[in-house]
Amino acid sequence: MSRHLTFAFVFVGLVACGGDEGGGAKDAPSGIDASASSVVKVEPCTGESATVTNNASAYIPMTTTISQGQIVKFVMSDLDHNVQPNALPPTDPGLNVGYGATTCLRFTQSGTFKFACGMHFFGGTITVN
Ligand SMILES: [Cu+2]
Repeated sequence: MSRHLTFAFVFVGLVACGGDEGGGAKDAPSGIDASASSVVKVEPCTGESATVTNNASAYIPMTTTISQGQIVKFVMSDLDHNVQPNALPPTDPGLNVGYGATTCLRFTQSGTFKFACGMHFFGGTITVN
């Protein structure tokens, strides 16, 4: 069942990319246009209300509370650590920071957004009021 759904997602993504000819946004990540996300990357990274970094075994801080519309700056210390959604049902797929990356994310919806390091599975939470 879940495998079937995964294939469906991949297929839709390929079709969407196939229609993207002649556009000027060749640097835009594919998939961002496909569906609305309540967690939106802010570039350049500025205007943050809070910062989340990490050590070898935890995010610092582990929990952060902000107001709706505010920006969190994620600063991953090195290539061993990232941020990805970690909850069932999954939190917003926009909640992603690459390994070793510094990324600003704006949280446009209230709620609890749980995430984890993809390599070590330690977790963190952004609460948006
Ligand atoms: Cu890690």
